[in-house]
Amino acid sequence: MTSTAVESKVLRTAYQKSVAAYWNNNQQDPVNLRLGEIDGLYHHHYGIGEYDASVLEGPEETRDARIIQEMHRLETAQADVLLDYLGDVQPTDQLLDAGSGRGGTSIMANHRFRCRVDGVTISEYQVGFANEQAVQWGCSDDVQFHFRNMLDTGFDTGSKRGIWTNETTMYVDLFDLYAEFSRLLEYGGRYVCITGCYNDVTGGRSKAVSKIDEHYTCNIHPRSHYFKALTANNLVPINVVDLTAQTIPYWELRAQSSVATGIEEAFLNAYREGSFHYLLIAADRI
Ligand code: GPP
Ligand code: MG
Repeated sequence: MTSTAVESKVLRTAYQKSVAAYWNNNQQDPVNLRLGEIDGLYHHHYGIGEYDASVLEGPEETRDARIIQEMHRLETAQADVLLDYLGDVQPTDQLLDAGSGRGGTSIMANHRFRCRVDGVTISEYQVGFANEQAVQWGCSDDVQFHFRNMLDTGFDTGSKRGIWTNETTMYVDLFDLYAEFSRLLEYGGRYVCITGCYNDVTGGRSKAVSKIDEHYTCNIHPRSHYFKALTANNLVPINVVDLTAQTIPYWELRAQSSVATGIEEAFLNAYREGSFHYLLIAADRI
């Protein structure tokens, strides 16, 4: 197939093309690159846990570098918590990172479980970047990134012991997504999701949530949709953890950093007013 034919197979809609363009063109993002450069784990997700307030003290010249290092620590802590919920993964198992970004969580999963990890993303730039990282880390035999759509991955039915989405579900229809995950997971396989979702109880999409959608070209779902779509696809929740209180410190710290992007106030407002949650859901395939 020509590269244009491959592209139109992976990017099926105008919306998917615009999302791919966003991630392909957002290549010089210091909020992600400066953090990744610290230890070679490049993330595209947010952080959790209290920050060490001493980073704000000390010499002015090195203050920003201390903040950035601390933000990176909190983002890596987030990925560690996600991996905790995958449960007991063996080296012979296979995992899927759906919406794999620059590859940080996949590389951490391989370090922890010593198993095969495949990542899929609709950004060709991210595929190239993440595969280069796997080479740098010496794990490119086991960790591979593909230009594929997470709604139609092409992997074998029942081939995955675990799948995660680390802040990627706001780009897709959840019923379509979980139909594909249900196909891919073996019986008893585990799916872990960390996401931002809006609060059905406060009603509708708040202004702050709409600002986040606009900023990232995404479509944040209500909390209820996750459970409806999981249930409809034989995915049974075992853990639901509200991480909202744990992610607020990250946003407070990020707002004071040189790499702030202007979206910090929207996240802080949305979380504080209760219109938005940072949620972890783990579910088993039955
Ligand atoms: C990825 O993080 C962010 C998203 C996919 C946006 C939606 C997430 C929600 C929880 C609503 P990033 O690290 O690429 O973002 P940034 O560049 O702002 O750090
Ligand atoms: Mg980021």
